[in-house]
Amino acid sequence: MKKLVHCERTICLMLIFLTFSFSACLGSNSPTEAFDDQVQAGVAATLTKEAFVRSVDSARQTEAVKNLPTVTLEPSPTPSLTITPSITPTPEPIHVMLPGSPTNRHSFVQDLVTVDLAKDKTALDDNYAWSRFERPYTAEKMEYRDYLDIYRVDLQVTDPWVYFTFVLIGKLPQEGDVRYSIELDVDHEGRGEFLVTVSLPPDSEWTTEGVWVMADEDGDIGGLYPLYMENQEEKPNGYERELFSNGQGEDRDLAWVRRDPDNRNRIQIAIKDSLIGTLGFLWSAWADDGLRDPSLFDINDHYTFEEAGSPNKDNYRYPVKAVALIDSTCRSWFGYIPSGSEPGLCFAEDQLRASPPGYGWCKASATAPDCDGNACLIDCPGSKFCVPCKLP
Ligand SMILES: [Ca+2]
Ligand SMILES: [Ca+2]
Ligand SMILES: [Ca+2]
Ligand SMILES: [Ca+2]
Repeated sequence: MKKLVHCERTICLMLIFLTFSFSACLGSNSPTEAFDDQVQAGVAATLTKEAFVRSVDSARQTEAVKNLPTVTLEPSPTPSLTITPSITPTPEPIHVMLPGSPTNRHSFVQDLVTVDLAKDKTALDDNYAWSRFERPYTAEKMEYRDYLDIYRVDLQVTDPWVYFTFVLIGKLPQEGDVRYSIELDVDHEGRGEFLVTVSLPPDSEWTTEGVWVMADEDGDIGGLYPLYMENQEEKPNGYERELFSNGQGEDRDLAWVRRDPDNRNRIQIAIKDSLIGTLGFLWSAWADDGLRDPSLFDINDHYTFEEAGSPNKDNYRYPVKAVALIDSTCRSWFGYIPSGSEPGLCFAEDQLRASPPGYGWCKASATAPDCDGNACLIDCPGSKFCVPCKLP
């Protein structure tokens, strides 16, 4: 009996010890709670960013109204200038939001294609002086690369995702370090503020791997004449600030890429509309298997025409040299009516074709991008942010 009591006491002590150890474990280091904390931190970070963007948007709208009707938009500070990205490496990005699928297109930019001239190893309409590249060719040998030849890029603006779909002449390669980019000029003065760059995604699942959002924080893109070539002694540092990289950044859901599930010659990029602001924006597209370096923008301020070479057999600088394997589009616009003096602007007839017949514009904002009772008009009213709508 005494032995039994002793036994019971031993078991009790062991149980108490085990209970303490277990609750100590749960108290501080439960993987479940750590994960919950991370999720909460992710949500909090997103909410903070949204609040910040809203305040920036509101400030910019106020500024825009103050400036009316002169419509001289100073190269004002953009969100990127005051964002301090906390790019702290963590093993797995925690995503709060995932893009859906673009359902139609609100606009598009059509590009020149070179496929028909490939057998002659030449290209027409490459305009190096104005940053309009049509050179999907290797350096010196002039071998044509159809996966770099942009045919069209479609745009759809939704809340909160802005979708860009690249339609290329050739199929996307299975692998390689090809870069596709969207350049955004959110204050319409010709200098890009952001470059969204993606590498080839593995499949048709949205991913933030191989996605970067770069900013020109010090505003030196373009030198004195945005998009126009200059030979400066001090070279600009281009897009030098990394706002987002592989799912890391203040907003971990800022930008995504995937292969179009329905087309092997299409790649899709999704960005949050917080990046584009509320004043409407200019955008152009890039396909690049050559330099692939955001710090070299504007590329024609870094390489002289002689160094870059030309893809046009009639040009004495033929063939392409330092600036090879690259294609770019003109600057299209969305959400505002351009003055026409914006550098690199697509010709109006290109843009007119971009609006399907029967569609017009209504007043909206980036945080509420729908008509919300506003009239659908043929033109976007004033310099407000507009979205397409079906005309009555
Ligand atoms: Ca092209
Ligand atoms: Ca700009
Ligand atoms: Ca320049
Ligand atoms: Ca810069």
